[in-house]
Amino acid sequence: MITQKQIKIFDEKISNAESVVIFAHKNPDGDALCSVAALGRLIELNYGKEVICMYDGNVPDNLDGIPMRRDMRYFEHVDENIPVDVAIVMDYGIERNIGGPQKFLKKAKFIIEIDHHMNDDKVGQLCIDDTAAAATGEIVYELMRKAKWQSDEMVLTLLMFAIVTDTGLFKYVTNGKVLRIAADLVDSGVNVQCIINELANKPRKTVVTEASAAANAEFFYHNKLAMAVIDNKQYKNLDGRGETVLNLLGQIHGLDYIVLLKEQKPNQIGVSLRGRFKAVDKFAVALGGGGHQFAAGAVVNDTLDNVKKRILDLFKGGIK
Ligand SMILES: [Mn+2]
Repeated sequence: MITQKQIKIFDEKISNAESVVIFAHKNPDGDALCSVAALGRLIELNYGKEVICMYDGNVPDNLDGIPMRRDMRYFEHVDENIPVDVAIVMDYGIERNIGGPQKFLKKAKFIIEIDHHMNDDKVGQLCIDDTAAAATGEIVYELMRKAKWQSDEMVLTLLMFAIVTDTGLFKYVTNGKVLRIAADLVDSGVNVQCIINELANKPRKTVVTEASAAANAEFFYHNKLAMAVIDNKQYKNLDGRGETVLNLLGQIHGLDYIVLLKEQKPNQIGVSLRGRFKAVDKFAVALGGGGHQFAAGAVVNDTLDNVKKRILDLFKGGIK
């Protein structure tokens, strides 16, 4: 629930700011990137201010066509000496997920956070957080409506991109609110089919790499757990999180858990966890990461073999 008091503080801080920067977590997904772009556009439309929207890491190719993509700047291309009156950090989870733009956070006179991840160690002085929200884009939508901001086609499209990606095409919806928001966006002219087609738009090498990782998956614990691996050599072909691997394996009858290990560098393993009907967030937390009930992840600094063993041990206790 966003309060009038929060809106008032947001309004005062942005109205009085000469420079505003916005960013989300490193290696942004659709929710992170589109929430940043949507809020940037909303501030431009409603406060007449240009804001600097930035990111760290890689943007998946299938997000290249989002509105305002060209206005998103790689953080190292932003002069680090600029003054920062307000920094807005979105969809970040925990502070170390922010990456390079952290230096702008450190020098900000005021920090606003807008997030839907669990986090006991918040960075914001104004926290517009809602762990019940299916996407950070959902919180931006609520803020926009409650503050009675004007929007445009770009904003509405960006919010739908955010919602569609973070709900896995509406699969991870746990309450009706996000669907009512999506319904309003559709009634306002947003084309869901265009958005979903745009997201299914990857380089061939990516799809081939994902398909082969799924084909070579191993199965454990009476076929309750599938584990797929993308080694460092194949990792450069991957674009985004390897969602196709998880989706393909997630169709297998009788499976409870899907694990994807990505060797980003030797001794740096990205772990994606999905539960078909069983929660995986506690396993992600045990690995030093986090996320949502049925979709979570972590980055573990260890060898591929060690991480594999650790995960099999962790899940052993959870599989009956
Ligand atoms: Mn998100």
